[in-house]
Amino acid sequence: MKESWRWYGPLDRIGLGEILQTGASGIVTALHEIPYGEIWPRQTIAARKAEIAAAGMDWGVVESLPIHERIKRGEGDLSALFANYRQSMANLAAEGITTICYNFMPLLDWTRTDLAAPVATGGTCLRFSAPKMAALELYMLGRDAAREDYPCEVITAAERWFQASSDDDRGLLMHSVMAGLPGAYDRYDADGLKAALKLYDGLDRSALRDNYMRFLEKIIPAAEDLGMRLCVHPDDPPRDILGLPRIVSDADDIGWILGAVDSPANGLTLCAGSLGANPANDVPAIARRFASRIWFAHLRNVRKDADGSFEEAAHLSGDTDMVELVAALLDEEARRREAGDEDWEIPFRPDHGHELLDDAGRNTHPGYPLIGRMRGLAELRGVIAGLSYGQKELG
Ligand code: DNO
Repeated sequence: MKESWRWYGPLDRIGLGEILQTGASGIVTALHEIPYGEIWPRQTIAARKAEIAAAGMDWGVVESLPIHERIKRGEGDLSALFANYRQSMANLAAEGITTICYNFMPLLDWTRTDLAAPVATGGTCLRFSAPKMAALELYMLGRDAAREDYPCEVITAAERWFQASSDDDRGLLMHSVMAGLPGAYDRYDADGLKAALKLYDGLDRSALRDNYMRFLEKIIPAAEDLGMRLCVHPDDPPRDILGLPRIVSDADDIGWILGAVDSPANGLTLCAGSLGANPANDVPAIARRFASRIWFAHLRNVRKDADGSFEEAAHLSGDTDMVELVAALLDEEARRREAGDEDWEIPFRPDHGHELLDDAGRNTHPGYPLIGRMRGLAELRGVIAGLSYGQKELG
């Protein structure tokens, strides 16, 4: 498995020289400065690639080549947006970059209510509190329909939280929910978010699936021609949010997507943490079932509460059996090698990490501190080395 690291580009407070010291050899990045829907110029891709190569690593995976919200909403004439997406892919392929991660979550990307929840042993983690999210929906956005989306005890806890909260608490909650949007895109306040949500009125699950299908039909054949592999990132959290449907949340959804256009170019990012936040998802089983279409893995863990809340655990703690999951991915690599596939290696990155030790105060992207992720990478490296030794012994 190829050890990789997400780098947010030149504005990332963690430099390439520091990343090299973690032992990672692959970089996962994007041209975050380019607005959604515009073409990624070949020269800019080449320059970023050269910068990474000069630091001793290679740009292995694009995360993300974002899909414009109009495509998700199926709004108006989309031919220029599809053409731009294909052109960006062609420019990436011309520079030898062929693995692209993207998501199909409407409006928001990953969503948390707390960016610095305390960890018992020190440091902080990202947390999703169902009561706080319900409070935001019901009382800050006035979305009454949200009552149907949460159990009664969560609604009661939401009301209690809201009544006790100060303006600062509410501001911090909104800021935390917005933090998942990468790059230089819009962040919303309550009114802005309400207005943005209006654009999605009437977009239900089946309409979103239709729009996704259209995207796949317009893009996957071009990806095939270019020898590229797209890999969809699961929803985080894997459930509808703010009344917006989410359609990449469990094994059935993934089965539908991969079957919708049955091509290796239409693949999956196995994000253990996103999928792991739904108690119904058995992440190692999902990895085994869709193994042949996994082109990229995000390895992290979550600990779930009964009310639908969850927080990010250390990489080998939490509810997902990380050893079993890594074993599934190593078995898939072995299968590819035996089948003579030269491109057998699955790139993975330690996804998110606790803020630990000197991470505090560095103000890196939420969830993406240096030491916390390095700890995760080191632990995963140990699991991979141990299991690989076992494979050799048995083989
Ligand atoms: C969160 C990330 C996601 C991911 C996108 C892919 O930490 O894993 O934001 O990059 O959903 O498009």
